Amino acid sequence: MIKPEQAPRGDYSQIRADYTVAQNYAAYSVAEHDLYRRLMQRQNAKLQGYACDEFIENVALLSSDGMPNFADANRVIGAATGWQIVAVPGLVPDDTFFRHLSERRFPVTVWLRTPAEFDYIVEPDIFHDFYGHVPLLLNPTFADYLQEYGKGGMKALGLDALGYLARLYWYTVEFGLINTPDGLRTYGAGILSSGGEITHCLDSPAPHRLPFDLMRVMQTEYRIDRFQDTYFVIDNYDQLFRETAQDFTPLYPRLRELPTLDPSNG
Ligand code: HBI
Ligand code: FE
Repeated sequence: MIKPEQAPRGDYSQIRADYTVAQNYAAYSVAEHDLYRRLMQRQNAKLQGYACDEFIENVALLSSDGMPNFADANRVIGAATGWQIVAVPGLVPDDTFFRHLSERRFPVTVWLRTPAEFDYIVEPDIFHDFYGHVPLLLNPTFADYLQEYGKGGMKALGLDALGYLARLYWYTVEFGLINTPDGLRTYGAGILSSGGEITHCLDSPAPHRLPFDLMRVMQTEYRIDRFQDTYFVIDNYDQLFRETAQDFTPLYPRLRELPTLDPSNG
């Protein structure tokens, strides 16, 4: 989700070459199962009128009594779109992250925040990764978009253009809004896993809500430490897939010539 300044939290001593680990489901404590359950209940109560329908339908298909078991979830995800989730200790290197996505594997952090972090956490934990990201992996078009994003990420690394693609991820996968027949909704994992931003992103008059524009998104900086000042709104997931299926190589030299935009200026 984000890039902390400090060393990442999590136990990296048992990683495989692709940074995956075993989930070790039996090791979660009663207190962790209970905390996850409370995070889930708090969030489930806020979805109506804020989360997109795909999220609401799919989060129910993945719901568990306490911490999610990745092996169980993978049967559901695999049957829906052929994606799988893989357990990781936390943030993984960019090239590793993109390779997983490009091969339809989504890295999910194995550890859970502490009770003191109920409302806010900087680094992605299992609640953000699983509750926020995994439901949309069951949507075929979004699932294809995320794979294309992974392929684009691998290419961008070779072109020294990671920053542009990170903005695209931020303003879609993490903080995206979508127009629906019932009104504006969110599909972004950073919003859907946040107790405060889920209502703020639609109810507050403060933020800018701009129609999705690929170049503008990649020109716009973002803040990781507070609610977003700008959200970008898509009309459907086909739009995301179509816009990202193109080769970004010619876009990067143009972006380097264009101004960087401040998200607080609409
Ligand atoms: N690792 N586990 C994990 N989750 C992420 O979201 C993630 C990452 N590593 C890098 C990364 N994201 C960024 O490269 C992208 O957000 C652009
Ligand atoms: Fe995330």
